[in-house]
Amino acid sequence: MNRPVDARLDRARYYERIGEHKLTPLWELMSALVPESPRPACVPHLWRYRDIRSPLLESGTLITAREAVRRVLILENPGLPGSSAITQSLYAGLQLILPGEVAPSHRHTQTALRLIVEGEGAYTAVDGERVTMHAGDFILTPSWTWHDHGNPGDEPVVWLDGLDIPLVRFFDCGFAENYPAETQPVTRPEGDALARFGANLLPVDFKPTHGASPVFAYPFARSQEALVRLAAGGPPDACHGYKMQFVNPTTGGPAMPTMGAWIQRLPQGFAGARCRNTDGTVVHVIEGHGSVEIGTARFVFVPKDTFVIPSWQPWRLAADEDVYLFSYSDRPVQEALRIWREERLA
Ligand code: 1HN
Repeated sequence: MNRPVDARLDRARYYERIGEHKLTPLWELMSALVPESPRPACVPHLWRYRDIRSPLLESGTLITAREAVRRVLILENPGLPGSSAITQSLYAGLQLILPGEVAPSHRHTQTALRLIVEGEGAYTAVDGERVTMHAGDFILTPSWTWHDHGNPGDEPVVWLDGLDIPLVRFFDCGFAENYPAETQPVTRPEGDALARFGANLLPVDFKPTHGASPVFAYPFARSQEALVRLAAGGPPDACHGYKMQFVNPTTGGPAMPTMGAWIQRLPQGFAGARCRNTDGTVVHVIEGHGSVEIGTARFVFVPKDTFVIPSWQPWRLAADEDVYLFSYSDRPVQEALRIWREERLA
């Protein structure tokens, strides 16, 4: 039998030789490839809107929405430098549109969602219908739908964009094209989708055509009313408070096939239990002051802040006053693949 040093040298030379044939030994990589539990490169982080707002508005002096196509500052996870990703599978950015601007129409296979952060008077158009944006509204742009934004109002409008860009890149199935005109024609009156699909009713001969919800805008006022009413029906969940998922009313499933989205209310004084789940999650604070512990990190949050919880890191939420949180993750994908896990901790 060789001495251990010789064995190490023999192996190193062997690895070099097989490397020339594009071969690598599994036995050196086994635990990294198949860890006992998730080891995300993604780290917990909180972006303070107080720090972002002024550079974001400054971007409006440097480039127009037309030239930028989308004038966005990407929220890049410090653990994933150069990736333009906030988690391994998801993208997040803050988009600015100034009064009088148009962000030209295009479509792509990546699904997008928006959570309106500040400002009134801008619209987004999806497949021929425009919707006016209000702070806290949740809006989605299903895969391969034409979409453009405009701001005929008189104040800057900012929203959080969430896209499944890293996921689509992982599958190498990204396609995109520009609409032949700057804005797509308006073919349906504002409110049409909500009237057809958002009143616990469906058109008489409705047959689903694509996976995403035909209700492409979920007003905050409606969600908030539901969350407030829920308090009369029982106590909040120990981890989540009062938490609801945005659904596709034609299927009862998630509003988008690749991204789940939620809105939750933590009543004033809420001190949540610890929990962990395998879907790395982006959380945006719509209203209220509170705090979150993520692994060994602790962040105090205020309205318009955004934070990220990596896969399988224990988290715990607390609310100093009534808090409303919006969140999104790749949970629908993990659930479809039967690999999603959640654990409630002591
Ligand atoms: C996009 O189309 C939007 O439509 C926002 O507002 C962000 C990031 C990458 C690629 C396309 C939008 C985007 C994007």
